[in-house]
Amino acid sequence: MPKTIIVSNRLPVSGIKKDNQISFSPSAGGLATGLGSIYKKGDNIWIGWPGIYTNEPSEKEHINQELQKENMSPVFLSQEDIEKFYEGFSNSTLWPLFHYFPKYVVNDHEYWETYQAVNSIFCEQILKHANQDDIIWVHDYQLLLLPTMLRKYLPDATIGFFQHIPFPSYEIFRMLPWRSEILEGMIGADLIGFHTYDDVRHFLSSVSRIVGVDNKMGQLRIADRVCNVDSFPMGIDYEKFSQAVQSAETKKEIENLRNGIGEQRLIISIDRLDYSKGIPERLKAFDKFLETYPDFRGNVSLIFVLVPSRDKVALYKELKVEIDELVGRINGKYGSINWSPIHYFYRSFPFTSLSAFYGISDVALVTPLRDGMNLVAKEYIASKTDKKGVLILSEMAGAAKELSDAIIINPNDINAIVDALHEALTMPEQEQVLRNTNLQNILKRYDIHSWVNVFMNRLHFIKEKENEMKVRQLNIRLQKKLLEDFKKAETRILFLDYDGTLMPFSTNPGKVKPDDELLEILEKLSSNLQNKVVLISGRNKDSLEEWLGHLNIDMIAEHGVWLKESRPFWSLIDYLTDEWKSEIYPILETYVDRTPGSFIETKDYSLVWHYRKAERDLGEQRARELVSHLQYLTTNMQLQVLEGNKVIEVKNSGINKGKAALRWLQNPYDFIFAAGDDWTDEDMFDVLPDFAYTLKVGFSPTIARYNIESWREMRLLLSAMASELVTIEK
Ligand code: GDG
Repeated sequence: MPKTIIVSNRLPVSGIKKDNQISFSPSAGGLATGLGSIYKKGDNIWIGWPGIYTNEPSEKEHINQELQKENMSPVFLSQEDIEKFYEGFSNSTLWPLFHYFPKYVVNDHEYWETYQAVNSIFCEQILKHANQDDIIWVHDYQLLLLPTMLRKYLPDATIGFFQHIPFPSYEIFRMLPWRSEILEGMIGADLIGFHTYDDVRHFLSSVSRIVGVDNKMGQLRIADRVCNVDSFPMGIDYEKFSQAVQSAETKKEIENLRNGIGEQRLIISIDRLDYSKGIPERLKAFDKFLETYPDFRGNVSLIFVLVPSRDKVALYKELKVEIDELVGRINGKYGSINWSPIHYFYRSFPFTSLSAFYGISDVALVTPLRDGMNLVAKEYIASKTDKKGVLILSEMAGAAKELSDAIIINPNDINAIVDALHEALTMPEQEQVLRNTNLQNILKRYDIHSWVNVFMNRLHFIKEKENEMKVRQLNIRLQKKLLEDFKKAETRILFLDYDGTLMPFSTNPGKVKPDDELLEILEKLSSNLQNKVVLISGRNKDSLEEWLGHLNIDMIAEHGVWLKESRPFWSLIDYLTDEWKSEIYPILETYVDRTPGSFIETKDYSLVWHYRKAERDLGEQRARELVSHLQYLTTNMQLQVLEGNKVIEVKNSGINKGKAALRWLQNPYDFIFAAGDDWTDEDMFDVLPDFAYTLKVGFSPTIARYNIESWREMRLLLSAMASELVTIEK
């Protein structure tokens, strides 16, 4: 029975050493709760740093034993490791870069070396526990190299990776000296998750430009495996927050707060001390709000909680000084004996106090300059059980994508925050209830538990699919069986791709006219009334008609745009437009100009850029550029960009070989055969019933049942079928 291993930099506990005694207190974060449903079961385990240093073998043993009881296993790191790997590469290189603060990035080779070394230490610790068929879910930016490290030793393991912070755009990411190593490290996973689709896009674009691997609908095909990339916006433990605020303890705390603060309206702001959180901007906006709307002076206060973090680092120290000064200035400028504009706390609070802060506040002001998700925004909404309260949320937080009923602001625009504060503090209750009802419905549904389930289910599904995408050679025994089934069947249909399947691949597509041998095979096959032969190709209908029109065969041209169902007429599969061609053609022309040897083919409903004659590396590089260029351009144009063998094809979306093939399957057939050699043929294999003989030409992974070496072997097989020769030698 495979087990599941969760891996993160920190274990969901904090180790403390007091009077030579080591004890652990659990961390109550949402992630720990959500993943609790996994790691606490059976042999499953969570591997990570326990937050404590020791070199003592007896202490290590003690920690091991204590954690084992909780289904955890420690990774021991030295103080130097933590300084260079965690505070160094993770928090001084990756964190600022991924949050769009390149000016704060420290590129230090020693940090990088330690980062690699610590990722290897994690890998070793995991290998002590993991088997080949286990499921491993790695978390966050401290462990970006781990998926590929693990893959090396556990080629068949199911590996998931989730990044909790943003993935920056290529223009930012490319600045990193170790950019390819980082991406190579990540793509060892079967599934990579981010909070938002923007992160996914940025990551895929970096992989395309830096590693040279393009994606098809979020799938990266790397040698013999596939890495899937998708967005999984993380939820919170909704029940916990909505129940806590109604508990007797929280109510008592709210009462105490009320008695202390007085009757004025309250705005809550809670963050860890970090430059990504937009704290000075928020304070300046509050200052300007009080200046612009003097009526609110004395009537509204900001509860400003700043959780200490990384405060030994100079950058954070400076930020703290700036914040202290701003708070002092605002309180000095507007405050009175009876009223303090800002109640400032530089510490963290127990959960009940947090719940009380959320419960008592009329407005939550969440204005990060950049944030992967931001859970505070979600926790505030979940705590508003009476549905009264307004969330002001930065559009730069991942949460803004889901919480569109909040007041969404640009955190760099101080005037917009001022306006939002005014709007929030004057918003009619009815509107607050309406907005919060919508927001709560979303958060209830996609809570932390469903997030964990959705990610895990997707990971399992992908692995199952990947197992289906294997190379299985059609050996002599299987060929024999195929021919027997062929012979037995009363009605048969054969879908045959042309280039690469029936004909060798040529650098000049105009030169692959069918030769006599092929014509003879097709003629023989199609003259048997029990057989229906359908030629299914990406070529235009005119070439197919010219070469094969005289035969008694049906045809599908342009990957399913044109159908020849009732000879001799061709028909369009659907109503299609080709007006888009005038926009796309000039773009392809610029690629022809820049890529000697490449050329454009115009089909009725598609345009194809061929680069098989271009210099190899240049062609591949331009193809990558063109795909990202086109994908960006064609977003709202009902077009799809297909990558074939040395071709990039743009065509109307919703058209593929699978959809076209289904038109022929309205009649039942006892024997179904389909053969193809590239990715466009996978759509055809996908729609055919399980009993169909689907054959991929070439030994690359496929969903087809079998692989066959080349067009030569395919012709031999078809000739055998044509002559119904079943005398295959053993
Ligand atoms: C990463 C990403 C992403 C805060 N103050 C107190 C306290 N908190 C809790 C909040 C909340 C959490 O800390 C902070 O939430 P973030 O969303 O900022 O999460 P991080 O873990 O810092 O960061 C972030 C997240 O991962 C999840 O993927 O959203 O974008 O940077 O849960 O409640 N809790 C208590 N006392 C406090 O004073 N008890």
